[in-house]
Amino acid sequence: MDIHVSKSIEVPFHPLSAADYLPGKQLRELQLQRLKRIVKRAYDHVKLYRERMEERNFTPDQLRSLEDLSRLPFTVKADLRDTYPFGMFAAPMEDIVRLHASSGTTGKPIVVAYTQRDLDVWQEALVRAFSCCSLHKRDMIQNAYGYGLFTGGLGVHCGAEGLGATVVPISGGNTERQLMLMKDFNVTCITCTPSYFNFIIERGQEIGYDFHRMPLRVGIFGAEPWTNAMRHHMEEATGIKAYDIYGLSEIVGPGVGCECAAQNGLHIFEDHFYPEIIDPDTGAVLPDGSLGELVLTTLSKDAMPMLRYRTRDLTRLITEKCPCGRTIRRIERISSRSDDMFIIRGVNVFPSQIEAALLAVKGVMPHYLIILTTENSMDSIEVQVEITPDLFSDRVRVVEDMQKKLSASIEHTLGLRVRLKLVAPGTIPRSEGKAKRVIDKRHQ
Ligand code: DLL
Repeated sequence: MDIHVSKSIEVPFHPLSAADYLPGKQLRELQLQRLKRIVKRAYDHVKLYRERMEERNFTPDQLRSLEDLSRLPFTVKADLRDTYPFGMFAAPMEDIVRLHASSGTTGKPIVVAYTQRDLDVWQEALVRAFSCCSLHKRDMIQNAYGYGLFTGGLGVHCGAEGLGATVVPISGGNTERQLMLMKDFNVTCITCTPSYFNFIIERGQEIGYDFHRMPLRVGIFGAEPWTNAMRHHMEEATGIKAYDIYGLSEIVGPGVGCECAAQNGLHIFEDHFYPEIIDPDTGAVLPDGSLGELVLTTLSKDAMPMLRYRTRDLTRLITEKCPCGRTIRRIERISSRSDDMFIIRGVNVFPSQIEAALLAVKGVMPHYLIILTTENSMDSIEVQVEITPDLFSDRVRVVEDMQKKLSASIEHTLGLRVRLKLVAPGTIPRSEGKAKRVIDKRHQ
C-alpha cells in the first residue's frame, strides 16, 4: 500500500515564545534589570568575580547601562578548571539540584550547577527553541543526544517535556534500535549531533528504511559545527527540515540559541543569555555584523552566573529583522571555534571549509577525516573522504575524475593543495556523539 505522509503542519503559538517578540526597548530594560541582579550575585558569592572586579575598582552599583558590561573582565574555561570542582558556585549546595560536567581537552572536567529555578529557565529556553523549529505538544521527539553528565540528553529531554511533546529517551547509539523505534512509534522529530544523524541515515538506507515515507519531519542538530552543505544532504536524503541548535555547558547546555523556519541564523534567547562579539586578539567589543568570538553573559542563572564568558566560537550578530517576526537577535551559524583552526603553509584552515568544499561535489558522502602530519619539517594535510558505494566500485576513470574534482574544489575554497584520498565506504569511523574530524599527528 502506498502511504502518503504530509511533512508540513500548522503550528500553534506557544505562550512562552512571547518573550521572543518583545519590543526592543522593553527587552533592553529587562536585560539591564537582570544583569544588575546577576552581577551583584556574582560579586557577593563568588570569590573569583569579586577579586576581578576589585582589581578594576568596579562595584556592582556602577553598572548603569548594558554598555557598562564591557567594563567587566572576561571569564574563560581555565577559570572553571582552576576553581574545580565547585569554586564558581554562587548558591549553597542545598539549593543546587543538578550537576553536569563537560570533558575538557585535558585532565579534569568542568562542572556546572543548576538550582531548580535555573532548570526552569533552561527548560523555558528549550521550549522556545523547539517552537522555533515548529514543534508542538503532538510531536514525538526521539532524543538521541547522550544522557548523563553531557548536557545534551537531559537538557533536550526536559525541554521536550516542557513543551508537552512525547519524548523517547533513547540516548545515543544502538542505531538499528533507533531506526526501529523511529518507524514503529511514528516519531516526528529526531535530536542528535548532525554526524550521528548521518550515520542513522546511512544505516537506515542499508537496511531498507525509506525516510521519505516516515512521519519524521524535523531534525534538531547541534553540539558540533556543521555546514549548509551538510544540511542539504540530510534534508534531501530524508525529507525532514534540519534545524541548528546551539549551546554550551558553561552557559546552560543546548538552547542558548536556535534556528527558526527562515533557517538563516540562530535566535539567541537574549533575555537570559546576553551576547557580545569581540575581537579574539584584543578583546575589544566589535560592532554588530562583524565576525568575531561570541561572548555570553547569563542573565538569570543563580547557581553559577557566567559573566562575559569567552566561548571561542566564531560568528557574527545579525540585527536585521527576521522574516519569522521574532525580535531577539540572531547569530550566524557557528562556522568554527577559534581553537579548531590550523595553519598549513601560512594558510588559515577551518575544518568546516573543507566540509563545504567536499560536499559541493555530487557523489560525496558526509564522512571525512583530516589528518595533519609533518613531512621534511613542513606541515602537510591529507583529507580522506568516502564516496557513494556505486561510484567507488565504478571504473578507475570515474574514481580518478572524482579525485580531481574534489582536489579542485578544496583548492578553490582554501587556495591550498591538499593530498586527497578516496576511501572505501564505511572506512571512516562513525560517531554516535560529537565527531572527531581532525587527527593532528604533527607534534607526536
Ligand atoms: O554541546 C551543548 C549542546 C548539546 C548543544 C546538544 C547543542 C545540542 P558542550 O559539550 O559544552 O555543550 O560543547 C559546547 O560545542 O562551545 C561549540 O563549540 C560546540 N557547539 C554546540 N552547538 C553547536 C552548533 C554542548 N549548533 C561547544 N554549531 C560549543 C556549532 C556547536 N558548534
